[in-house]
Amino acid sequence: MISQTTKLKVDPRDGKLAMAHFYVAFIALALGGLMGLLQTLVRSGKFELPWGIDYYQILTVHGVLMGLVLTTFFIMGFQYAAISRTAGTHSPAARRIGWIGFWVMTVGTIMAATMVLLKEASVLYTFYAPLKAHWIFYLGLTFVVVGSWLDGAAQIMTYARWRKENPGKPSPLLSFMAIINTVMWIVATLGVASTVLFQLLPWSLGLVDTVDVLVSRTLFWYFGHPLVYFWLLPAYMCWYAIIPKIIGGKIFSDSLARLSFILFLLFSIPVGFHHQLTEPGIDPAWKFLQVVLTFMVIIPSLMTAFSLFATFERYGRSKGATGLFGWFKVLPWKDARFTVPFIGMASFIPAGAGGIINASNQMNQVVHNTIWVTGHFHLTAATSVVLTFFGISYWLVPHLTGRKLTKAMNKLAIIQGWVWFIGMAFMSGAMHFQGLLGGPRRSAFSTYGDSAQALEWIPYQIAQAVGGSILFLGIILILIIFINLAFFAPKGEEEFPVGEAENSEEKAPMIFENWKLWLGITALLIIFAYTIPFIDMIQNAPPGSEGFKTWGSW
Ligand code: HAS
Repeated sequence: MISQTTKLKVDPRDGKLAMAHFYVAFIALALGGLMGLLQTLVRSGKFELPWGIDYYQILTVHGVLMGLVLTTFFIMGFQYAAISRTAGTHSPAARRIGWIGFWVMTVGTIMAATMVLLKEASVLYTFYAPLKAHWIFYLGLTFVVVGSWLDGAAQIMTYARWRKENPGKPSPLLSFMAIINTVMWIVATLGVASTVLFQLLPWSLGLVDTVDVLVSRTLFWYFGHPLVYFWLLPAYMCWYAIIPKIIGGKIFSDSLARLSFILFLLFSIPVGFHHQLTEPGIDPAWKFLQVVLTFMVIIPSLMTAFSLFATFERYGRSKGATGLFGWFKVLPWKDARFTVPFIGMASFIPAGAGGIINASNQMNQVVHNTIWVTGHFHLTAATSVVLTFFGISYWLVPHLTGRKLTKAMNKLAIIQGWVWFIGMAFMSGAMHFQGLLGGPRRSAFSTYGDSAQALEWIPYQIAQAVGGSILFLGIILILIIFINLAFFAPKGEEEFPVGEAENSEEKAPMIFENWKLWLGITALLIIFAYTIPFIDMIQNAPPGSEGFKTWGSW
């Protein structure tokens, strides 16, 4: 039976749905990138927005399109294709559900985007109270979440079929990883769905007068931190399971990769308070507990770094490399499928160090609400993750469209990766420095531009505009490559690379697929980390948005 075997090629019917996701993702990248350029120009103080366009409006368009639309659509498309490749062609029922999910997400995106463009929803990508948007914006976001659940359900159906057809066998690594990410996403989005459905929608419809801001922020961050791992894990799927094949090496350990993904499922949710360390209304003891759990979720990233170094080193030795870093020279630097994600990996070392600083309670007091945090997530999400997504597109898009990545496009892709890196080094680097000097995030230049302290920030803001302009060039390059690979590249076969474990005799322990166990521990950790603080908030927190405004911090 076709579905039982691992197919070398994604079925064209599944490919079509994956590509539909990518079209939306890359349109979001084009529009969101333009908004990003405008933002850095405005922040330099040398440029004013025309036609009454408001800074917070473009900031919202940028954040929603890049942080929520590009990522969710790309990830769902990639995972859908990866499961089809490794667990077998999706059934017609799964494919139908996938298409429904795609359209529900797309309609939701259009609803939310329209409201932002009409200036009815300048609430930034975190959209938490007391900022209030038009109800159509919240309904649109609900559609995006529900659509993603349907997309996820399609993936789970194919995984479940594989398990049924292959009793007692560990599932294919890429499928297993995709399912962990989907399950994490479903558990996490319950938080954001609750605040939108039970708090923000009734409030914006005028059905209730006030909203409990602390509860809404807490529900958002219950979702917001796993959200960033939802972005990261597809990049890790590529680093663990695809890059080894591209370089001609082996996956260091299949079991280690699975264990690190399970640790992400367990520890990425009960840590939302590390975004709320400066907020009143949460007992410091609970903040401390969640900081400890945050340090637990760093462990799977350290395991990943270890595993990647081991893969590179062993491959290097097999090619005769010697010394501590001899392997570095023998890696396939002329192959964009490797080099572009590798730039992302290397950037993740300082990016992760920044995250550890953020999570360290006292240091968080220095950087919180400064533009340092914006610098942090432009290194993590907008460099490590996004460059890996670009690297994936360079083989996946032609694989799905039946075309070839030509030598010329490969070269342009490598240039694109370096352009992005240079632009981001300027922009994110300057953001980190300006943050340490107290430069605020999410603040229009007009609100602080002529203050004495702001003079100190101006060189960093100009550096950000330079970086932003270089990055915009990077966006134009990736769009040229994407359009070429989707529509114009010569017809041919492009491989969907899937790595093999070094020790193919080693069978991954079946306990990794014991969902009752992992979901049970996940639920216990969430209940432990959140129940008492929630009771506290509901009993003692100021009741409505008016109360919150006096806190003065958002
Ligand atoms: Fe973060 C804020 C803590 C990772 C994204 N983060 C944010 C926000 C975003 C974000 C979007 O504790 C802002 C939200 C907002 O709008 O307010 N973050 C962490 C920690 C980690 C971390 C501890 N963040 C990420 C990732 C993101 C992301 C990943 C997106 C994808 N973050 C925080 C905290 C805040 C925060 C606080 C709140 C700040 C505040 O006050 O508001 C960790 O997961 C990082 C662990 C990573 C490592 C690195 C491992 C390295 C690897 C690469 C190996 C490389 C190789 C190549 C092999 C330990 C795996 C070799 C190359 C050579 C050249 C040698």
